[in-house]
Amino acid sequence: IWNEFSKEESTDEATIQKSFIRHATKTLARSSYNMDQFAAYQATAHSVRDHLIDRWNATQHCHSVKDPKRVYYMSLEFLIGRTLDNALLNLNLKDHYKRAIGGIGFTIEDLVDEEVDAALGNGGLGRLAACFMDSLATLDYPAWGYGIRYEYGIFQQKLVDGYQTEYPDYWLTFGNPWEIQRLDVSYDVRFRGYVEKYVDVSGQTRYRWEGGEKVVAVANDYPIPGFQTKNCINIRLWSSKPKKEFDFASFNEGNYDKSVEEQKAAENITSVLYPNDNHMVGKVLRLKQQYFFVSATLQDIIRRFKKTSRPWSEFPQQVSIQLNDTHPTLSIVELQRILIDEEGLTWDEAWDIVTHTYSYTNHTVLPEALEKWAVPLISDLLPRHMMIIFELNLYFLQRVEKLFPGDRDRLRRMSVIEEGHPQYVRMAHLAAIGSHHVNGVAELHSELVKTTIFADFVEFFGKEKFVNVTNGVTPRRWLHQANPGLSTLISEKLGGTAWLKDLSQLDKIKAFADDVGFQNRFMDIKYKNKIRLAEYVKDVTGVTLSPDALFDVQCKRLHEYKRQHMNIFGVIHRYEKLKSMSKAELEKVVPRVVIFAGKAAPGYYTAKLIIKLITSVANVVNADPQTSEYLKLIFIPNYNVSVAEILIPASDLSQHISTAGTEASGTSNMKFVLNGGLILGTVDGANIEIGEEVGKDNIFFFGALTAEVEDIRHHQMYHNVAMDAKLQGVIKSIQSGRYGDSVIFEPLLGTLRSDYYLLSKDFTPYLEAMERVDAAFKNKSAWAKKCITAAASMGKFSSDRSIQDYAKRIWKITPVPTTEEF
Ligand code: 26W
Repeated sequence: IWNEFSKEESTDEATIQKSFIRHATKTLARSSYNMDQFAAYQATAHSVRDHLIDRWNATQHCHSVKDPKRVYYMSLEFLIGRTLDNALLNLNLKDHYKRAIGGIGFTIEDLVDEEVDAALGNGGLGRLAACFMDSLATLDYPAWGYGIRYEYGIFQQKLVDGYQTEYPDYWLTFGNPWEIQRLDVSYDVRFRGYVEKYVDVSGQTRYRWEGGEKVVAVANDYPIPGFQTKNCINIRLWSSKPKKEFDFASFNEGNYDKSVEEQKAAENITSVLYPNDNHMVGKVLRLKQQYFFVSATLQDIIRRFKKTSRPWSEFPQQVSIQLNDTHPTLSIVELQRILIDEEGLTWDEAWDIVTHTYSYTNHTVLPEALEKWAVPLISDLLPRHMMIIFELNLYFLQRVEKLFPGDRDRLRRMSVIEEGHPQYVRMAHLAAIGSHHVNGVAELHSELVKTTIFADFVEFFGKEKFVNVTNGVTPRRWLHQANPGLSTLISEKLGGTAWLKDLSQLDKIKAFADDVGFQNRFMDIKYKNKIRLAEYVKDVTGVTLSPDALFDVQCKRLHEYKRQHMNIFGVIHRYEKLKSMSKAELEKVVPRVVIFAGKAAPGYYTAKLIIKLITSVANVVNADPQTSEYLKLIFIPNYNVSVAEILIPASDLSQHISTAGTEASGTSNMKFVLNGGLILGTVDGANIEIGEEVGKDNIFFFGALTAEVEDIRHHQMYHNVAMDAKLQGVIKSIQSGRYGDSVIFEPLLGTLRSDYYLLSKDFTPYLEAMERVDAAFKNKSAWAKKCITAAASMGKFSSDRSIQDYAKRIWKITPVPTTEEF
């Protein structure tokens, strides 16, 4: 009976409609006269979810029978976005559902738009984790993602008087059809308490962590279907619950507040995602989140490992754990603790297992982003872990001392503990010491990792431990789903959709770069995508855009190192130049639409001022009839994955203009080029490798090189260097009050005095690069050729390639396709 009825449902129109109506009436308790568009979305989602669950179960069954080595991707962030459209496409059910839903009187595109984003991440790191899950599923790897089920995702951004204001993102208001709560999968997590020393039966001195308070971690599973495979993997997100629901003693004493206090405190742990990107803030609750996540995940991994009763020594052959930045680094300490305190292994046996299990990805070398936690804070929250950290640091420094006798400064530099009042734990050092591989996310970044933050560690461990895995993006979401027009054109030319699982095949599209017919179709798709974006912009800002203009986009988290202020200064320069032009001169100008989008961390004052400057300039520029044909300026509020899906396919040019050496990789740069746009960028991060692939004629590079940056900074600091004349002009114009009360912008303009991010040095080269862009855009056919060639050169930047790199070189895992019998 089980086999008979658990088979995956068929996908003919009538069955889909039946399933839709069954969910509408039975799951949602709706009726035909009470079905709005949102309910229709929910019913559709539940119906699609049934397919996911079937495949998920089959995959799990297959993996437990075959028991292969698995990889566990631990990440505090997963920036998934919407699921419905992506699931339909990956399951190859889009057309079936389109017809079936159409038959019931709804349009699938409308329903897709009803879904709220799962925005459990800040930016690049979180979205990378989501792309990686798509690739792991698509390539049939036995993998799990582990994370936190925040009740509030990244805040919603609204503009009030041109300023960013933040609103809570309570994304679960109407339930979430894509998650399956597993009340049967839960673990206790301890905080605080004390450490007891005792002698065990064999006379060994041992420690145990006792007392304190416990909270419960409950699993919530998010199925991730692969593209054109039966495999469906899982992201397990933990939510916190109180251990005891209610303190009856306090309640009976009439102390109502206290009776719910603990409950509230427990639930708080997974309540909100910290909104900082590339900036460390040492909040206790954040450390609690990290340990809560680490403890629950390890208990789950160990339970799975123990099912097959292998000896502990085989753990690293069965389990590979990837740390997505240092945020889950306590996992290293926690595994060591479990092995020595609970499983009775010796220190050395345990450490050998730990260091053959973990690997760590570094995503930034910016000093302010490197995590360090105050020793007193860790001691209070996790007393046993603090002991273990000191102990492993001691053993580590003894090894360093042996290799470099008497080198006190080296010991100080390499120590896990930063000396001071208070002392701090350097999480990156802990991660590097406890891992068998450390990787950066693009060639340049991986070099910087080796020569800056981990230079001493390379000398100590050898360079083989430090590797590069260049980031990638999933072509399923970022081309097939976001740009169906272009995906269809490519499939037509390549004779099928196989390229979506092997992006290197895109190369064959280069053959059409000179074909005028192909160029026209390619650019017509771009044009339609620009119309789609213009409609969206009209909707959210009221501003009308002409799709004939050059669409120039910079969308990413607001940060001084990303230099959105250089972009807006450039816009001011352009605007004022337009104002000085004669009619005849104006007629030769390439019309431009400059679009910004992105969130600033709520406490990042300068970043928020940059937003205010952009919106202030936009108010003036967009209201000026003299220039309105030639320049429009837009700030799209609340940038998220769904907005990116509209924005990226519609850009002609995108800007990735970080000061050289600061952007580890960037991943939207890859998405833009894949969608037939060109990059204006600095010689930084993955821009460099994109340049190598597309060729120097198909990317606009400018600016100081990484190797020059330090000298330029030094020079600026000690030799009264005058600010770039054009930049001075822009500053003067802002100070004239032309864009509103200039007093509010003074703190932003003040940053240009020390100019750490080299805006002045790069400003003229930036404007010159812009002129090259304008000139190139005038030749429609040549521009189309550039875009086609560039897009067709992007094979390397599929996250499938990144994942295969990790799997072969670091994780040592192989694909396990779920076969028919499961
Ligand atoms: C502790 C505060 C904090 C929070 C988040 C520090 C650092 C982060 C992330 C590592 C920031 C981040 O998302 N970094 C980005 O990672 C992307 C994926 O590798 C890269 O493409 C970006 O260049 C990098 O900025």
